[in-house]
Amino acid sequence: MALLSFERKYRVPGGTLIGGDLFDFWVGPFFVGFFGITTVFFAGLGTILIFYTAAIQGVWNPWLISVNPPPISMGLGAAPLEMGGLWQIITICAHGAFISWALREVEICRKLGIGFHVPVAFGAAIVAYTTLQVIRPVLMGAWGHAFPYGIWSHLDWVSYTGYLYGNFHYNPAHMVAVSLFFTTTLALALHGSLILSASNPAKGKEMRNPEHEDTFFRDFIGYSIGPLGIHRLGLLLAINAGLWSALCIVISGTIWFDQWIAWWDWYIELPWW
Ligand code: BCL
Ligand code: BCL
Ligand code: BPH
Repeated sequence: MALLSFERKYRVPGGTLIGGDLFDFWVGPFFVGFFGITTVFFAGLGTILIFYTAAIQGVWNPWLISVNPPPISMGLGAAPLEMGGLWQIITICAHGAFISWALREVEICRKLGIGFHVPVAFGAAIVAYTTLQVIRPVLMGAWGHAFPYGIWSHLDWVSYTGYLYGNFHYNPAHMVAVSLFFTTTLALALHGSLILSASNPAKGKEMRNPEHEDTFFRDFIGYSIGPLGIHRLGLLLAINAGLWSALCIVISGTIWFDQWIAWWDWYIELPWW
């Protein structure tokens, strides 16, 4: 069922990547499709296995539930279920669910005839996750280097992994990633507030348009990036925040083993100080 009357004309058949018109239908407001089915399958199985782990461990406090990867001594092998095997299956399910979700986005884009910007952007988040859980552990030779699935335990992993390299703030790619996260929020704060300011004029006045928005920034700081530009900038910043994050962690323990502060020695050794 369409939410708005004009939506009905966009509810078109076709555009699926797989399965032809087999799952080409909607359930209420949701498009199903082959990848809708696989998302539900992987998400369901992964979630059940997390609760199964909780049951085995007898831990039902949501903050304390934790599915741990195999010990580092097991390397890259398949682990027994209770010693990391469940973590391995859940990691496969998570990849299945996230990638299915992205491909379902692709199918919806194809139906609507719009670009693939949203699934591409989501791809940056998936890349970050895969880097943490697959690429870096494989490069380092053990699944035990990945983070555990628990609300608190994954924070312990971040802290522990950070201090393994001394002060993680000195990781140059981490610096870039952190700055990109801050810049993304700055850009969204300016963009969101600017749009609302133009759409909420004084009582009785007409809604303002993009020319007012551009003029505000030209008068204010001498430059407006423009209505299309701000969305390109936002997307670029956000995608880079994800990708630089992936970079900062994948280099830790694979090509850099020391404290991160030691990386800056080249700077101190520059001849002109
Ligand atoms: Mg983490 C915090 C999930 C990877 C560092 N992290 C959080 C919490 C939430 C979470 C429990 C709020 C996140 C949020 O609002 O994001 N983290 C989470 C997930 C992954 C993940 C699902 C993942 O990769 C699959 N986190 C990582 C990696 C680190 C990391 C390892 C670098 C990114 N994370 C941190 C730090 C913190 C968190 C540091 C916090 O301080 C914060 C916290 O309070 O932890 C206790 C933005 C996204 C949204 C607002 C969209 C909604 C997302 C919801 C809230 C996610 C719920 C997850 C649910 C509890 C997991 C189970 C799923 C079910 C089984 C289906
Ligand atoms: Mg640090 C990483 C900021 C201090 C150690 N740190 C990061 C980066 C980010 C950051 C740049 C995490 C974002 C990310 O990867 O997203 N750190 C940051 C800041 C400070 C900081 C701002 C600060 O002090 C102000 N970090 C420190 C201190 C160290 C430290 C100094 C600890 C002592 N930091 C580390 C370590 C890591 C980071 C170690 C990392 O590993 C992490 C990083 O770069 O990871 C790549 C990427 C997003 C994801 C991974 C989420 C993926 C989501 C998936 C695809 C979808 C989930 C769906 C969900 C399950 C669905 C739920 C159900 C629905 C809600 C229904
Ligand atoms: O639909 C979406 O948004 C509404 C997509 C999404 C996105 C998108 C989407 O289109 C985009 C563009 C981004 N995220 C972008 C980004 C940022 C920039 C690259 C980056 C900072 C980021 N997303 C981060 C995060 C984080 C962080 C920082 O932690 C989280 C938690 C998310 N994004 C979450 C999400 C979801 C709300 C949504 C999305 N980002 C994807 C929904 C999805 O994939 O659904 C299918 C899967 C399920 C319903 C559940 C799967 C269950 C698993 C099988 C089991 C659980 C395993 C898990 C590993 C356990 C983790 C436990 C934690 C306590 C650690």
